[in-house]
Amino acid sequence: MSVNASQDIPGLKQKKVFKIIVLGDSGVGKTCLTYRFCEGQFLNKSEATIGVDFRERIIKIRNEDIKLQLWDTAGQERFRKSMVQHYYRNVHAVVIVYDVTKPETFHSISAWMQEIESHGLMNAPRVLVGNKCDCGTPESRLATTYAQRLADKYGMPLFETSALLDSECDNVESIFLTLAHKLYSKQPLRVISVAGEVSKGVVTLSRQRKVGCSSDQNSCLCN
Ligand SMILES: Nc1nc2c(ncn2[C@@H]2O[C@H](COP(=O)(O)OP(=O)(O)OP(=O)(O)O)[C@@H](O)[C@H]2O)c(=O)[nH]1
Ligand SMILES: [Mg+2]
Repeated sequence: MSVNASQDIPGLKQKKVFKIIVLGDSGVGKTCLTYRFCEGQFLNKSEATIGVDFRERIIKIRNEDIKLQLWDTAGQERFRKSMVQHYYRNVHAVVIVYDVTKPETFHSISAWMQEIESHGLMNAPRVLVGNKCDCGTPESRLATTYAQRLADKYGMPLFETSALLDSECDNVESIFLTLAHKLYSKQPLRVISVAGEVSKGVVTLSRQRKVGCSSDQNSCLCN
């Protein structure tokens, strides 16, 4: 697994790049979640993704700059075709998204898992994300215990969140930062910094920029 961004230039520290692919049925909010993470706000006019969109953000782990590349794939079969298959190359981690108000998107997860498996990614870090928690009523939303059971079956953490609500932005951060930490901790524990010091085996995290989390929005954009 290659995670280095730059060429082997003596004296130049290479930046690690983690490539994360985002999967799930059409309309579950993949584009809005990746946009929220990379741009710090809700994308008001989201259109169906054609093929794959690409977003990135630099984060810091243990004072080291890490580039997170998010590959936001199309959920609609007619926009996936053979194009998306190509983007599975060199993927380090996977996010599978469903819509908590649309059980059919949850029931598709096993098909997404098969797709991941067919690309040899069953051992890559994965997370399951239930999006649009701002929609519907607690009764109409898919029960957390039900989702948790499936997440446990596949051995992946479950996040429930909303790309829409500013108050949920920490949760959206957690999705991608959890994966980044998992990937980072797979690196050798003794890391030599630019200054030549050997850092300790503890991963700490600091945010690159503050995301606005001040007010809640209550508008529901569900169809
Ligand atoms: N209420 C609410 N609406 C959301 C949320 N996230 C996305 N949406 C809306 O859901 C619709 C689909 O969002 P997208 O992010 O484009 O969905 P997608 O999964 O990227 O869809 P494809 O590109 O077709 O695969 C849009 O109308 C968004 O505004 C959310 O957290 N809450
Ligand atoms: Mg999209």
